[in-house]
Amino acid sequence: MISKKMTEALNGQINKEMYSAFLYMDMSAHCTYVGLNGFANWFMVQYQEEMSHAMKIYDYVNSQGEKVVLNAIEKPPGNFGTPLEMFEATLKHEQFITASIHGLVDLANEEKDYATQIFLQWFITEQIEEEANDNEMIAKLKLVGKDGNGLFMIDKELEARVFNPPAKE
Ligand code: OFO
Repeated sequence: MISKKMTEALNGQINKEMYSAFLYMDMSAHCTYVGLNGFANWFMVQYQEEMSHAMKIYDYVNSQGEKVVLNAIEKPPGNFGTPLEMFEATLKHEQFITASIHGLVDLANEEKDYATQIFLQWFITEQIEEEANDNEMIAKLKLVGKDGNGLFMIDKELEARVFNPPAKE
């Protein structure tokens, strides 16, 4: 059993995860358009990850006998710039998501909601990995700078990324 306030907060997080998916799908479309197919693949895998995050919370709210409420998803900004700027925007967005997850943990602690505290542990760990991935990409992109060959090599490398669905609890 979880409180109505916690249900509302988790429904808000579903919306944020779906916005994340929408944002990365739009970034993927942008990369395809400019001929960066490896980057496009990376962002499409990211889209799949975000949808799986949304579904994880969706399943949890259902498992607690509460009602999932879906809200409108905001339009992504669209003007994404260079790959470096895209990853800087991605990191900034993930930091926002991390803060949001931490806010949910604070609420779960306040409410002595032990089930949700355990449930959210997975997301805390996931956010560490997400931010680390973005920081690594930013470092690589800064290293290659305007070198077209370097960017081509990174693009090739990113073609290999595949989606691994998170394990069901
Ligand atoms: Fe990018 O981790 Fe979910 O939002």
